Amino acid sequence: MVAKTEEDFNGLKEIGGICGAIRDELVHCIKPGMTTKELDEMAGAMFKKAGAQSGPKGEYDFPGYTCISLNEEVAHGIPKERIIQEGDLVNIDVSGSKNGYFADTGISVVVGKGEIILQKICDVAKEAFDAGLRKAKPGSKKSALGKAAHNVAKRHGLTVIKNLTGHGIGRSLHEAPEHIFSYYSPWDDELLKDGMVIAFEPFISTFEEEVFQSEDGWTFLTDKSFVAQYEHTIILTKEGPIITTLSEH
Ligand code: M1C
Ligand code: CO
Ligand code: CO
Repeated sequence: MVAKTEEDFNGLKEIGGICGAIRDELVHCIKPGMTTKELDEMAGAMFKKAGAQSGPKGEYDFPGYTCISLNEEVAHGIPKERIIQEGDLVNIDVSGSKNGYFADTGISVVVGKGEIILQKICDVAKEAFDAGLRKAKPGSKKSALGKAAHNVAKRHGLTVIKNLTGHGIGRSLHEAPEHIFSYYSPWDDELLKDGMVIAFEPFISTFEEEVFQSEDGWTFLTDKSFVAQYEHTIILTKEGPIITTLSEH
């Protein structure tokens, strides 16, 4: 959507704050021995308390309030009785709606002490997001975000997942502009507009550049790589980007 009114900005910020708080609470509570379903149930309770709805459930009938992806699961992991262990790489992706406005945010974290490369890809995912964010201005090319993100990955000897992309958001979870790539796509000449609302979500990978779909019909997997994601919802304005899903503390 293109946010125009005070009501648009307030509505987007309200659901952004809710999704950001759920993401932070889940990250705070992750402990070895828990199941991904236990974490998801906490998210369900928080959505309810806030008078908000889960994006994956409401929009796609996804079997969970949030997407929780462990290790070889890169995205759209289904919360289940799988036990989280020390050293696991966990991605928490929280999206939701309230009063017709949507937000989407995600982060990958390492549980306790893990392999050094895992913390590195988490850090680089944030760095790649920040590099894209600096290009997120009305009048700039949409492709500038991916170009900046991929350059960060390459500088660290890493790459990006090319078949998972960011997206427009606001009045639904996924809307125009479609496909905000995490790499440079020269034929993408779309320009960003004042008030445009986007979710930018680079996936940083140690090796592979494509994920494949699991037999469960939801989860995206890798074979031999480690992958980390970092995502926020951003309102583009002439005065600078507004991240609706920032942490409140
Ligand atoms: C596949 C790109 C990755 N919040 C999720 C998303 C997409 N994630 O938009 O960040 C969508 C969740 C819907 C099941
Ligand atoms: Co997301
Ligand atoms: Co998204």
